[in-house]
Amino acid sequence: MPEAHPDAPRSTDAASPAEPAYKALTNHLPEPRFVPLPGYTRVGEAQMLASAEAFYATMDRRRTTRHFATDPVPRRLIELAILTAGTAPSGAHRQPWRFVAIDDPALKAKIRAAAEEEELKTYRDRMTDEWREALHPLGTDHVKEHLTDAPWVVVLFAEKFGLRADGSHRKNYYVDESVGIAAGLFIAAIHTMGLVTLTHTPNPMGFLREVLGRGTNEKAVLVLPVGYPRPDARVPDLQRLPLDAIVQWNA
Ligand code: IYR
Repeated sequence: MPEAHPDAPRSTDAASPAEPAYKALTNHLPEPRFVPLPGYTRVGEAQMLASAEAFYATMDRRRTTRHFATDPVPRRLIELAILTAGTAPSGAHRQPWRFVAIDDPALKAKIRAAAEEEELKTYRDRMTDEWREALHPLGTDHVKEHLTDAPWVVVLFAEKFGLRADGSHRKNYYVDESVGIAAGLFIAAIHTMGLVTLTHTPNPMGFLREVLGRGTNEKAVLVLPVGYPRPDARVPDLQRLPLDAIVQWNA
C-alpha cells in the first residue's frame, strides 16, 4: 500500500474520531495536538536482530543480589535511571510514579530499622508456611543490610490520584500497570549502566510515606537499593523459564 502523506486526514486517526456519537461527547474539548513521531529511524532486520540479541544477552545477565558494596555512586546515574523510568507509557499519560532517592546514611538507617521491625513480624508471624517455603530458596529474611550498605535507596511511590490546587482529586488510570512498567525500565537502566538493584517489598509499607513525608495520595510500592555488588556477592541458583514455557503463538 502506498504510504499516505503524513498530513492527510485518515478516518482511523485517533486524533479525529469519525464516529458522530463519540465526536459529540468530545466536541467541547480542544483539538488534540499531534506532532510527527520524533526521533524514529527505521533500521534493517539484520541490525534489529543484532541489537535485540545483544539487549537480551545483557538483560539475561541481570540478577537480583542482596549483597551490596558500600562504594558511592554518582547522583547523576540515579537521575538517569529515574529519567529512564519516567519514559514509561502510562494510563492517560498521567505518569503516576514518584521516586524518592535517598543517600543520607541517617535516613537509610531509619528506613532499615522500620523495615526490619515490620519484616520480622511478617517473617515470624504473618507469613503462611506455604509462603515461607516459597521464599526459602531465595534466602531472604527480615535482616535488610542492603538498606544501609547500598549507597542509594530509591523508593518508588504510586500516585493513586492527583491533587488539584483546590484539594479535589484528579483520577489516575492503570496506576499499578504504569508504575510496574516504570519499575522495569528503572531496573533495566540500573543494570545496563553496570550497577545492581533489588526489588525489596517491605510489608506493610505505610511507614515509608510517613518517614519520607509523602502525601496520602501516594502509596509506596517498591524499595530499590542501588549500588555495586560486593565482590563476594552471591545469588540463589535459579533458572529462567524457557521461551516455550512463557509464550504461545496464535491460538
Ligand atoms: N517482603 C519481604 C518478603 C518477600 C516476599 C517475596 I513474594 C519475595 O520474592 C521476597 C521477599 C521481603 O522483602 O523480604
